[in-house]
Amino acid sequence: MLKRLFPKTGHAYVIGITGSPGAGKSTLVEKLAGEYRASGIQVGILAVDPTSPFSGGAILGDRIRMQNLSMDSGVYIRSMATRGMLGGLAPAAHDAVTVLDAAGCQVVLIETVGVGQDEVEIARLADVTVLVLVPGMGDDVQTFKAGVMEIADLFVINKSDRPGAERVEQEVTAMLSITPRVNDWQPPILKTVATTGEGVPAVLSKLDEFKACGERETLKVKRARERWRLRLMALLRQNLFEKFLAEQIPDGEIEARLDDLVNHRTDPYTVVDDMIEESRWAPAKNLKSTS
Ligand SMILES: Nc1nc2c(ncn2[C@@H]2O[C@H](COP(=O)(O)OP(=O)(O)OP(=O)(O)O)[C@@H](O)[C@H]2O)c(=O)[nH]1
Ligand SMILES: [Mg+2]
Repeated sequence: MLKRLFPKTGHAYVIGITGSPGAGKSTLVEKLAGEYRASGIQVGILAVDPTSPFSGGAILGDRIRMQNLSMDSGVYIRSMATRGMLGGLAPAAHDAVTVLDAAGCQVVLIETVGVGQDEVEIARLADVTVLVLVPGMGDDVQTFKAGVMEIADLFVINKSDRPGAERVEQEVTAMLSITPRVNDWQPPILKTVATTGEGVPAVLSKLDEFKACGERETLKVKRARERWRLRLMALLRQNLFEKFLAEQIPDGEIEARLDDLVNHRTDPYTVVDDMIEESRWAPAKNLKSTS
């Protein structure tokens, strides 16, 4: 199905929203989606491995509006909360974006908690990445995972109704001044109160600006190449592994090796070497048979 959908993709503007748990990502996503809907744009929303379900805090705080959004046929909302799925969360999110893109979503918002490697990879899926920070984490800006900090194209200080927003802004400004940028885009720092929608239109206009920015075209190509490189490697790894298991490892072979490992008669590295050596995939054997 993905093969057939693929030719219909490449049109969506994929926006990654990342940040610490409870930073207000869902609330912001919901407000951004509302703004896009107001201009008639079809929106897809992916909440990837949320610490609280998408329908948690945000919907309690703003039940009516969220219901409006979820009853709107121009919005598709999907939570992906299962870690440890074969191939990983990032590839699954990648495929989900393909489906939403093919379905005609002009904007796809991906919400992730910006803490792990998976999130950095998911953020790489996006055409633009918004990092949501909150007051009270001034010094913590330093400790925020460097990878996440570097991929941010837009910084949003949400919960600006609380004291300490200026402090975070200063920290981010200071951090940005020493972070080498790979492009001309100067990441803006915006303040929002997602619960009331204050500052959200400014986020939207920066997102549009980023999209329109001439620099973005080269940036887009560069990111797309990187994204497809990762995706190809992941698919190769997965397919080769499955093919190897199915074609080269006889039933019971893995089980038969376990006793030696349990009793420490051999090590797993040697076992793997042996299994590859004994399979038809062994490079040495192939060489012999052709010489
Ligand atoms: N005071 C204030 N509260 C906010 C603001 N934005 C969100 N909140 C509240 O913060 C809580 C968390 O908001 P969410 O949108 O669920 O945060 P999240 O980042 O999606 O959380 P996780 O998905 O659990 O990581 C909710 O109770 C919101 O109502 C804001 O700008 N100001
Ligand atoms: Mg959330």
